[in-house]
Amino acid sequence: MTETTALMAGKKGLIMGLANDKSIAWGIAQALNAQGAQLAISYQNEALEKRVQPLAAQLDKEPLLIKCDVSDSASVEACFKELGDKWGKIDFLVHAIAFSDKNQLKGRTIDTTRDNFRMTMDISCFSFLEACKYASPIMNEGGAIVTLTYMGSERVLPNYNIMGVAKAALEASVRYAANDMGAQGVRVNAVSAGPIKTLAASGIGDFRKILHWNELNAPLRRNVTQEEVGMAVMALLSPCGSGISGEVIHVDCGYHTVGMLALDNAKETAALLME
Ligand code: NAD
Ligand code: 0WE
Repeated sequence: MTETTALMAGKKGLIMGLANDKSIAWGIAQALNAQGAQLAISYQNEALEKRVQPLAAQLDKEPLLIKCDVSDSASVEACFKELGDKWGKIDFLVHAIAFSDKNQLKGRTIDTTRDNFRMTMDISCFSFLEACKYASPIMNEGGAIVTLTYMGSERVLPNYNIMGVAKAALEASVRYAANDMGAQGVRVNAVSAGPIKTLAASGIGDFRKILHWNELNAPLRRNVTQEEVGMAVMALLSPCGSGISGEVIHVDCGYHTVGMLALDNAKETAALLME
């Protein structure tokens, strides 16, 4: 038997966007934990702190828990200050945060209000740039950042609406942040995940149909799991990703490549549409 060293042994970093055990951030936390990383986890508010604590207890190394509401710059600054004071430098940052008014994740995108446009872009895109800004002075050379995006940035998907616009801006932000931080040896990438039933997905009418549609038509003929997204993010943060920056990697069972529904499943897909 050959002994192998854990990919993230001795590495420390922050995960933003953990709400519960269904969160993509939890899949990422578990994959990083399995490879020996030491985690800090930020949560949005006290209600979520209660959900995060029992998850934190399942990790091998006790994580640092920090409150961080990204709608408040002072909260973001304080979060990274605490991280710097307690740990000095970090090696990775994961941003898994998005938010839009639920009532505008339906109907026409052109009916989005100015207030919701601002809020959606603020929470789902600006928060990523601001986190990169505060992470920059405390990141080790060789460090890496990953954010989560969705194919609604590239193509029109029903009801994703202004979130698709915000994800397009987020993916462009990844390229600019990658260029800004490359000189300090820090890589910045995004993972574009296929649909997963999380808290952020549960409020969406027809989410079950979206999942089934993908299962019937993705090249792998199944949906992606939280664990698979976690492993891909971990790989990007690890030395396996050392040559990758400014990239958007799809972890969606290949769905983004198809141009027509799968004819072998056409009857089932049609039945899904008739429900
Ligand atoms: P989730 O609900 O578990 O996570 C969303 C997180 O955003 C929560 O932890 C929430 O607390 C946090 N958040 C929202 N507003 C915040 C604020 N003001 N301050 C701090 N945190 C705030 O859902 P998820 O599906 O795991 O979402 C994580 C990321 O993955 C999001 O960027 C989402 O767009 C992306 N994504 C999700 C899917 C999917 O199908 N679930 C697919 C592709 C990409
Ligand atoms: O990025 C996301 C989730 C985005 C999201 C979801 C919610 C629901 C609850 C942002 N804000 C809110 N606000 C709420 O109040 N995904 C990729 C998952 C998702 O969301 C959709 C999808 C998919 C897939 C919305 C409409 C259509 C498809």
